[in-house]
Amino acid sequence: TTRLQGKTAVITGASGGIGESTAILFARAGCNVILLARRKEALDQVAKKCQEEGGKDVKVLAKTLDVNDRDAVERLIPELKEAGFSSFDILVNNAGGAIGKEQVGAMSDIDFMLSTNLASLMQLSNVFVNEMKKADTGHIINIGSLAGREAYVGGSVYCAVKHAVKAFTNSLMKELVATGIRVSEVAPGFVETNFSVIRFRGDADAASKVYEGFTPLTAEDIAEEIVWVALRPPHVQIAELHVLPSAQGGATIIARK
Ligand code: 8X3
Repeated sequence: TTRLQGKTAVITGASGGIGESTAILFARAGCNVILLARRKEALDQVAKKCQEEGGKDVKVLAKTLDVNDRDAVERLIPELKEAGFSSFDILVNNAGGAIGKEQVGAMSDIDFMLSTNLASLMQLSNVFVNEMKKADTGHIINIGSLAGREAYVGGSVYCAVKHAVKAFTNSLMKELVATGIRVSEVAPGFVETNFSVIRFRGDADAASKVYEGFTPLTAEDIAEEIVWVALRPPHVQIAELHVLPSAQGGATIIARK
């Protein structure tokens, strides 16, 4: 048995990448999982894997949600209660991403990055904190980034957004210090997922160059860290955890062979 058995984790961006791996590892640890993402078919596939990993004692729900839909996020908890969930122990704000490597880029890309990575993370944090306060227990885990630790060429908007995620998460941690709610930021460096394909607008060759000549982190590496953060005893709060590939020392410091 683990401390996660019988608990419930809500994961955004659960249809792939870090979100998918995190959902699977939570289920394996005996934790009920609520998977949120836009793509229903991909989400259903992940839900199936979670059910296989978790077995019959683990409840798995795949629910379509665009984190940028403010009304849908407001309705989320009542709808999850209707679906049979009564408590929410962990929220993993994982949905997010970068679009474009050019300087700044189009306003639509700026808005998308601000909304997906930041405003929706704030709204989801707020909605779940209000619910967690009723039971005076819970854990918000926000996915930050190396891009929230340093600024780099081609990352102006994304780095700004991820710096804001770090500041928001740290403020929230301080605001909730007298409650039973823990707040953590997990901030990875290079993780090989669909992240760079989206960042390079579908250019798979450009994306794969990011991870060439060294061993990047995998989605499962970060999922292990997220589950580890959640597994700490209640009096231990991992405020922030910055995880890099061994061959990476910074955004532009990579030992490629
Ligand atoms: C993604 C990682 O280092 O490309 O958050 O900003 S990085």
